[in-house]
Amino acid sequence: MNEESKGLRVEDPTTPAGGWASVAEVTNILMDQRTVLKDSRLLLKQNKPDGFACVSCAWAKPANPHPFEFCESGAKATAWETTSKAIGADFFEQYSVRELESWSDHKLEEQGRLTVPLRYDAASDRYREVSWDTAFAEIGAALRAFERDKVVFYASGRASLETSYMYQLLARMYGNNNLPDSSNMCHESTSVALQKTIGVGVGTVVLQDFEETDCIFFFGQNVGVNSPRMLHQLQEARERGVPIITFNPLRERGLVSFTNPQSPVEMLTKKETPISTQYHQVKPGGDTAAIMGLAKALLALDDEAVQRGEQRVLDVAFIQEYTHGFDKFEAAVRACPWTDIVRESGLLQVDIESAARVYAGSSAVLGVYGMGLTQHQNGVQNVGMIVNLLLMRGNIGKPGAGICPVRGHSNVQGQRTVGITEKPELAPLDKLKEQYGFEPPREKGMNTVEVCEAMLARKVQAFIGLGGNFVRAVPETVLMEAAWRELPLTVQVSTKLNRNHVIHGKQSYILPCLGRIEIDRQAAGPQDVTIEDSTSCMHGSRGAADPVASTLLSEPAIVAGIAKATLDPNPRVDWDAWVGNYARVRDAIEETYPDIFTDFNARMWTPGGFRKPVGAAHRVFETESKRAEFTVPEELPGDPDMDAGPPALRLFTIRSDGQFNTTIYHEDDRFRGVFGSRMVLFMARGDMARLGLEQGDSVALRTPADDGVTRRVEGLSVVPYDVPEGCIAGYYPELNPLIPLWHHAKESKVPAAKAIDVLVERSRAMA
Ligand SMILES: Nc1nc2c(c(=O)[nH]1)N[C@H]1C(S)=C(S)[C@@H](COP(=O)(O)OP(=O)(O)OC[C@H]3O[C@@H](n4cnc5c(=O)[nH]c(N)nc54)[C@H](O)[C@@H]3O)O[C@H]1N2
Ligand SMILES: Nc1nc2c(c(=O)[nH]1)N[C@H]1C(S)=C(S)[C@@H](COP(=O)(O)OP(=O)(O)OC[C@H]3O[C@@H](n4cnc5c(=O)[nH]c(N)nc54)[C@H](O)[C@@H]3O)O[C@H]1N2
Ligand SMILES: [Mo]
Repeated sequence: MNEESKGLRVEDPTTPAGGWASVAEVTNILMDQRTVLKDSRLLLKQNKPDGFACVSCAWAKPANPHPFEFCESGAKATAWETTSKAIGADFFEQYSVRELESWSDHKLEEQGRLTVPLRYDAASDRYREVSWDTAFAEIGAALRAFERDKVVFYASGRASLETSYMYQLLARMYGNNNLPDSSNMCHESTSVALQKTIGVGVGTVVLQDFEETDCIFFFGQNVGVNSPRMLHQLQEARERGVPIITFNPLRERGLVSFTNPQSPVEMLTKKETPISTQYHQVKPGGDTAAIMGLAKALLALDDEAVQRGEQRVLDVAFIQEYTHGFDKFEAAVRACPWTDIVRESGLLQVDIESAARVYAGSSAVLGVYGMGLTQHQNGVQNVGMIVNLLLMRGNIGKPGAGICPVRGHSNVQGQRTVGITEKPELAPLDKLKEQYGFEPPREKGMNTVEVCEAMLARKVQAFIGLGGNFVRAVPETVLMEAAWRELPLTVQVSTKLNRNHVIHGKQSYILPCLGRIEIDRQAAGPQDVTIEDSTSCMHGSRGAADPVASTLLSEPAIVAGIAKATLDPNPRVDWDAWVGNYARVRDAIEETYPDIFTDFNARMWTPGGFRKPVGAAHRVFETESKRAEFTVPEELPGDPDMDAGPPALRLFTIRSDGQFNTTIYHEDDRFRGVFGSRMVLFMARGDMARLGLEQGDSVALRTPADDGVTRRVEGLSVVPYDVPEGCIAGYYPELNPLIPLWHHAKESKVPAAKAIDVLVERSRAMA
């Protein structure tokens, strides 16, 4: 039996999201990270106009925050970053890297904060302390010797706008646009689809819209775990009688009901708010089909209204004035038979029709969604389908209505805004040229999947990681880890030890940085930074905790250190002045993006944030046709490149409430009633019976692709769960070895982590 599955305990997942269990969780993690005293004060500063922006999710931060404007997930993230557990040079003397390789993700990060810069020493197979100056000098010398297009500058989505701006400048002055980021694995499908359909790559919704909406459609996002502060908006909406219609293959606790841990009355009365009024357990990848069904039902209702001479169901005036391509879309919907819709969505026609009736009866509808839509081969099309649905009744660009992608990392949207992108057309290259007097590279850079492909082809010489855990987050784990070890140079700017450090390049450095919650003292005094939330609002963030070690550098200082050691001096870029005073970086950002960051330093503390211009929110559509575009789906199945068919089951990978991406806080998933192991498979009882499996049986999964690569994960325990037959769920990142690199969204190249055909086999460990 796999070591990780030994302690598995399964309970009936009946607790509502939030509630007393949530309070207990927060207390436990604070105690465990030995941060209890420091944190009870710290949490009060979380997401406050003069405090720090939470390092967990990107959900919007209100202008009038609750005294406790944080959630269970945010409190965990704070505790995890401000822990007093720390590791220095002595830790790395104690363990060889080979030993560390056998540690779990949890155990690696659990050691605490990294405190000193480290360089890998092959002779002793250990990381050894190195001075900052030496590290920068050696990295700079190596980078100067490499081919400019073979170096990758990856960013996870947490670094501030200031750091991100400096980082993209470093890459471009170095000579490439190889700026892949975590959104390449996440909401890139959104960025591509929304740019194409509504002329801007971000959502149109602000918090106020939740107060004015009269219906919410919720697709493939697990709010109770991944953006719990949004539960407050959903709960308030429910109290006003607003229907919430959910499409999700798995019945998620946080989408079923919620007890507000910050409401004493609710806590004492144990009152629960039911969240979803309809819950449609769509097949993974079945959302395009489901929305085709909604559109078909709407057209039928509209036909009836026309016949009876009643008010139209379609917003004909809006469609005429503001949109393009409706006729083609309508024809495609009419031609699409219900039998196909039902087969591909896994939903009944009557159920889709009942959702459509609620939609037709509402005057301001929000379309909210997450990874359940974007991480499919047809992820871009899925997002386009939500746009179609909203456009049919003019639900974009009016109060209470709009499209709301729920972003992941706390500044992932902001990184894009200040130039972290591999697509040269999305960066203001001419402006950078004028501002800094260099010739920015014009060739397209590599996104995440392309970086992986290039690594497998041994065409990458160096990988610089600004945060994140790339090798663990990407698909095709086995091949990628092998390729990673061949890289001439890897540099990781990190807060905690992770798999990306123990799987390393030939020459390798770990550069430990301050976290955003820590006080960042520079020449001009303590520094503030800024981030952008999921609703395009910019916020200031001020560190409040003493740094865990005096040896840490800030992220801007590390980026500047690498830049100075690597680039020829440029009189127009004074890296030291920027590091001394981040207000100067904000001035530079304002100069590059005058329309977005007008009066940046003055406005950064605006309560609720200041918003960047989002034309579509005012029905200004910056598409080629200057109208919002209806798009015709190319095909109904979500993942046609996965067509193994029975007996294969379709696996989708999910997050537990005990993790933030590859950071595993603990092995429990309270919401789903699973404790002590993440090596589990959630399976429908019907499939278990068919396969002759009992709860707790140990199985292996294998991906049946005939491309010569063996993809197999052993030692998974079966847990019966409310998922549709034919599909199973399991945890990311443990199941990433099963995802072929070629299985990604067509236009956005987001790895299709929500639909992987797999065969269930007997576990070798058990045989
Ligand atoms: N606590 C915590 N917060 C986080 C994170 C974390 O790991 N932990 N990660 C952050 C990041 S980077 C991101 S991107 C977000 C991720 O937040 P989410 O977007 O919620 O991502 P997931 O948890 O991967 O899965 C989303 C949901 O999609 C459902 N789903 C799976 N396949 C389908 C499908 O085909 N159709 C539909 N309709 N639903 C489907 C799953 O059952 C699950 O409920 O959260 C961010 N916030
Ligand atoms: N199968 C499957 N794969 C997926 C997904 C999925 O749903 N299923 N989701 C995808 C998604 S949405 C995403 S966003 C990616 C996530 O991919 P990444 O963003 O690359 O990974 P994280 O796990 O968020 O990175 C965690 C590490 O970041 C470092 N870190 C934390 N805070 C800071 C900081 O303030 N500064 C710096 N410099 N470093 C810091 C720590 O060292 C920590 O170990 O994974 C993707 N992979
Ligand atoms: Mo993400």
